Amino acid sequence: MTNHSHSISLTRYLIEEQRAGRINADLRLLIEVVARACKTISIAVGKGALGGVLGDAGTGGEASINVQGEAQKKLDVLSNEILLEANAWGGHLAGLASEEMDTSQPIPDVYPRGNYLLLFDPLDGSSNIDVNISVGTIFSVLRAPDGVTQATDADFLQPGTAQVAAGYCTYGPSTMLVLTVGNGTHAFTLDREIGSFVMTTRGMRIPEETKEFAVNMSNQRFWEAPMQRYVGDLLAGKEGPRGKDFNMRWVASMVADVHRILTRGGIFSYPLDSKCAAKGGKLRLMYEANPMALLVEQAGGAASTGRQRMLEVQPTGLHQRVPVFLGSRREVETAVRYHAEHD
Ligand code: AHM
Ligand code: MG
Repeated sequence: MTNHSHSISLTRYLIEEQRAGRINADLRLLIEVVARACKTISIAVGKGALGGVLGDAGTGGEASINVQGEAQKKLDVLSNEILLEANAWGGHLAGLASEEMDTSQPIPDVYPRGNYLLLFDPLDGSSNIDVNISVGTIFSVLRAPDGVTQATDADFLQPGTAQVAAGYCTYGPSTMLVLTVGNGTHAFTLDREIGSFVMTTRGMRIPEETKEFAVNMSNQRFWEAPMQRYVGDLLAGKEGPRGKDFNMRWVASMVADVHRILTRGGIFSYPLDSKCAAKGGKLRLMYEANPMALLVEQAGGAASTGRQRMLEVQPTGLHQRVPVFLGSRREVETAVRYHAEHD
């Protein structure tokens, strides 16, 4: 049995943030509700094949396809439902949006409404579910524009700098919630025996320099010229212009890759390539890039599209995609420099 007599639970951390005037009661409730939904998702993910939840969603051999044109996994659908149901009745939201739904979701009329907008990717990296590799939930919280109590899609189109909270939960060997309310990035580990998240790292800091990069190398021939040159120089190692050897890691679950970078540094990139250029990139601004960018900046790192600070991108669509470079500050600046020199 672990001794938690001096530990700080997520609940206590949030109450202390509220006392310090950094969050209000509604935002505290919202984060608690998201965390509770993540615990439920964690249980479903942890059961694996025993829970009958692996594999594709859909019936009669027909795959279910989401708004992104991707086949949905049963756990994608289940996680989405868990988050929707948990957040509908609390009275803290003016609307919800999910990577798995075409349009934003109004709050049912029977429930009171609040001032916040919640966006989430219910189960990111879901291609990894069936092979028992870490997946995660990513979420972002915005304020509803003044006077809006029932939000429409346009109300969500705010730049990442407007986020009042962001976080992810990673379902790996342990379940961890990593959170920012704009006052540092903190990690909480789920204590499965008592069922609560306990702070295990206060104030995560990403080392400024790194010798590790994360990218799907199989896309190399589809990248733009500056990305080709940047990664070419990383691979050239000590003998190349960078003068040091780089290691590579790619889990293909953004949550797991970003969690590694928040823990020990590195650069994560999903650049523009000729396969995804028409869409603007692979990863979604509102559900993936912006919340991760806030967490990374709050831990002393940087996040960019390669040409612009991620958090300053003005969204034009709920499901907009962007190129992503994030992690160790100096390394992200270097990747940005390669783009600037080329343009
Ligand atoms: P998803 O939201 O459909 O799961 O897609 C996002 C995932 C990220 O978690 C990950 O970084 C990337 O897609 C992996 O892409 P690839 O399959 O090209 O390696
Ligand atoms: Mg996803």
